[in-house]
Amino acid sequence: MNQSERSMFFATLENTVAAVDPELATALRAERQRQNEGLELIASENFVSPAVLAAMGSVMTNKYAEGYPAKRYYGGCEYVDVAEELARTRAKQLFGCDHVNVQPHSGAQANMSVYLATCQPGDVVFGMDLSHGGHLTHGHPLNYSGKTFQIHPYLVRQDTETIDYDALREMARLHRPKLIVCGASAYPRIIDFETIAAIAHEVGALVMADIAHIAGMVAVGLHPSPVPSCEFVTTTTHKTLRGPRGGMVMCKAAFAEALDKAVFPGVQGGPLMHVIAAKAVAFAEALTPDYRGYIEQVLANASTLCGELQALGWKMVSGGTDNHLMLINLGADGISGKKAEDRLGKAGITVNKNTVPFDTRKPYIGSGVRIGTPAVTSRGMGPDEMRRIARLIDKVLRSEDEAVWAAVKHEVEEFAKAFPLYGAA
Ligand code: DSN
Repeated sequence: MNQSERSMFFATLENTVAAVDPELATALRAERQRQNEGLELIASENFVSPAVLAAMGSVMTNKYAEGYPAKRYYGGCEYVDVAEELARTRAKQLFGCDHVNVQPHSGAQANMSVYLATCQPGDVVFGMDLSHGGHLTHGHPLNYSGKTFQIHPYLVRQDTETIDYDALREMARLHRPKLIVCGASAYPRIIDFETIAAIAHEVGALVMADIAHIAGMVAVGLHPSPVPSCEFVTTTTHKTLRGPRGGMVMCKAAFAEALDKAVFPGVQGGPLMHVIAAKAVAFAEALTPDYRGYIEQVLANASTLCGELQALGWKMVSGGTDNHLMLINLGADGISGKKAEDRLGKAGITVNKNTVPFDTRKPYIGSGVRIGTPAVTSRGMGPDEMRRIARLIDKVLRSEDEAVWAAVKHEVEEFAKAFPLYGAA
């Protein structure tokens, strides 16, 4: 679809909404304009294709389909069955897993399903600490995971800021967990899934690898896959995978039945068939050589952006990146992550504040910002643009002057226009 076709596509959608709900249509147009004109550097965000959007906006939203293909609790499921089978077959092809469940509405529900399939309340579970790169659902005290299980968080090493596998092994021998959760939402380095699985298996534990962030790299073989060594692999479908907002769980054949029962009826009711249809489309896109080229560029861009920021004097957590994201450590005495996020936002550059390992600030403030390249790479940006983005970030973070931030915003809008996204709003 070229840009003028994209403009027409979105105008048709927005005008259809406007005829019923002009206020909402105004918000839709404004959001499209925001996405078109800004620099999206949130590591977990991406821009889906019009085909993925079209499948999500389809009549499959009307259908109840509790159960699984050919075993539903409702009639009339013959076409949604096609969608779910396509999604399952393509997911298996992408990741080489024995079994997959594409119904989880989100990553949190994917993870919850694995807990339900494997653990009892009070069981010992290990997860990486949130400030060290983990996720809320990996055992944070305010999350159901932290409230239900006896969580032992594991950390990164203070010197390298990379996972302390030796400490993890010692912890496992001491506490004998039922489940070790690995994977991260703010960890810039390769994760050694094989070693984690070996540690777990030595003490009879199961492993759940949450690859929500790195799924795209795993799918094309540019990050080691946890599928051969871990019993369960969960992911979201909307980050590097560039599909609709949703979740998915893969597992070894021996756990297929338990997993399916945990997703439905354990955690969820009716699946979102329009989203599952869009997952099928996104997986078809991810099986193409173009997608592999895209992921290669995501990684090259992250490496360039990170190197340029370091050359400009910024300290990066773990000293760099192996994947699609990086974390600037602004320092305990520097501006906070929250201030940095606000300031960059005023300049049209969207990032999120983040804690850094051993942070002394609370998560809502944080001493870091997380930056990722999946979304800008989807716009077609490459190394030259990454160097320019690094200079813009540097300029905004070093200036207290609102006029400077406003000038950068203007420059960002012009810059973004050269990489058209969703047609003119
Ligand atoms: N909130 C997601 C992220 O930004 O990494 C994880 O769920």
